[in-house]
Amino acid sequence: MVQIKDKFKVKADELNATVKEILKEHGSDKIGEVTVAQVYQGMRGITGLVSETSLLDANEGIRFRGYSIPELREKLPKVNGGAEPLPEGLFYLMLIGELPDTEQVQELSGILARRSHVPNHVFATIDALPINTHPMTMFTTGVLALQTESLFAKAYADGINKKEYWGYMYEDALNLIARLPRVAAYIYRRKYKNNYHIQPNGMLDWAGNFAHMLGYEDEGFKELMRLYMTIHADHEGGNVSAHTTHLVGSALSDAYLSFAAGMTGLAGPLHGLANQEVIKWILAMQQELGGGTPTKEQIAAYVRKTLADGKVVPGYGHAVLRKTDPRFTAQMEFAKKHLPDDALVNIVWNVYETVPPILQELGKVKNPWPNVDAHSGALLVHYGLVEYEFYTVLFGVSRALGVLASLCWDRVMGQPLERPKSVTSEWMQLFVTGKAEASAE
Ligand code: CMX
Repeated sequence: MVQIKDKFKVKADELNATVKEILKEHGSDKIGEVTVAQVYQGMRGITGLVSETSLLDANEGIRFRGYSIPELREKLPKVNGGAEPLPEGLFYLMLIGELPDTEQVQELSGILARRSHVPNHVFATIDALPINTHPMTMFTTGVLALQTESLFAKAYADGINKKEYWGYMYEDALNLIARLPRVAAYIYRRKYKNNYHIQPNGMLDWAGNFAHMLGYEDEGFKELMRLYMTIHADHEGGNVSAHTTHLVGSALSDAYLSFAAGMTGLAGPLHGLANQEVIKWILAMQQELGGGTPTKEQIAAYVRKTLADGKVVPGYGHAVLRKTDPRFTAQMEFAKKHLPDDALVNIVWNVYETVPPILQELGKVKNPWPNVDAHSGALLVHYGLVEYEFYTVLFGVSRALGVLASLCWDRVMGQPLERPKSVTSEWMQLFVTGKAEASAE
């Protein structure tokens, strides 16, 4: 069988030739214009990055190498008797650009299992943090402690030709993906399960083994983890975690440093942390109402109160999407199949019917529909994973698949240091009054 690494290099050589041609023939073609508002308001809509692994359509949602989430759920290989895709398969797809067959995914599962050893100093570093440290801080710290294992950093220190960078990045990416479930499970068991740790089971798939190490043997939970790890993996290149990983990687920081940086962005409440905020928000609503299942009228009143208090409704809205997130829909379908009568899931569905019209009334919210984070917590609670501060770590383990596949592409394509131009408001005042000129530097 052709090695995945060799296959990746063949694909990369093909694409590099195409990109060379594009740049030669069209390097000075314009792809859009930048407005003053975009410069001040988060660079929305500026095409400024290339990310091979996935592409987002505002109305349809994410496609990974051309495949939508429903297509991935149907076409990616599954465990024997399972119905949800194996996330290793998605990693293969993002890296190589072709759907893998079952044998190729099994091979990748085996490679990841063999590379999953985490050195003791990583656990000791996590142990040095106070137990009340947020799991995302522990996770980022654990990843940074793992950086001692970077093959790229060692090779760079020894002095390598830039043509060889990609190979070391590839090895680091695979090693890091292999090790993350162990680091994440360690944090969970340390913080919430009296430091009682569970050894990995090398016979299981990557997500199944993660569920096992977290302490959940229910096949339903393992299936949920396979779905969860698939749908959270990538959302094109401009979101905070992907962009940060790419940006830091552009300084030739290795995969560990770059990914840890991306995770500090995922830990923000407007990005990945929203998944814990959703459950916190629903529990606070229930507490305020004295427990039980809130009616739609009570949910509406609580939404209005949240807005009146100057807070966002977590799990709703998106910087790019303009319709219900297909990642939300995939989780809703999973719930309808496996846990249609779950009380918390039914609250999530009632919130879905209540929130969008209220956000629409505000007149300023560009997308009133739910994003991925609106649903995920309720599914986890159903299977017993109630410790919501841990939820963003699950998101982070999954996000590694996309951002690390992208880092491999960055290095194999020789992407340069990222360095956009910034200006001051003083300069902007001169510019808008015709006293300064836009500069390309
Ligand atoms: N609740 C209340 N107000 C909201 C809102 C929400 N869910 N979503 C947007 N708005 C507000 C914005 O805060 C902004 O208000 P101001 O003009 O007063 O500052 C206004 O509507 C316009 O915002 P927008 O252009 O529609 O949205 P942005 O691109 O600026 O922000 C996002 C996108 C996700 C940060 C925002 O929708 C939000 O805060 N949502 C809640 C948090 C959340 O669920 N984040 C997770 C996103 C998915 C992920 O990355 O995991």
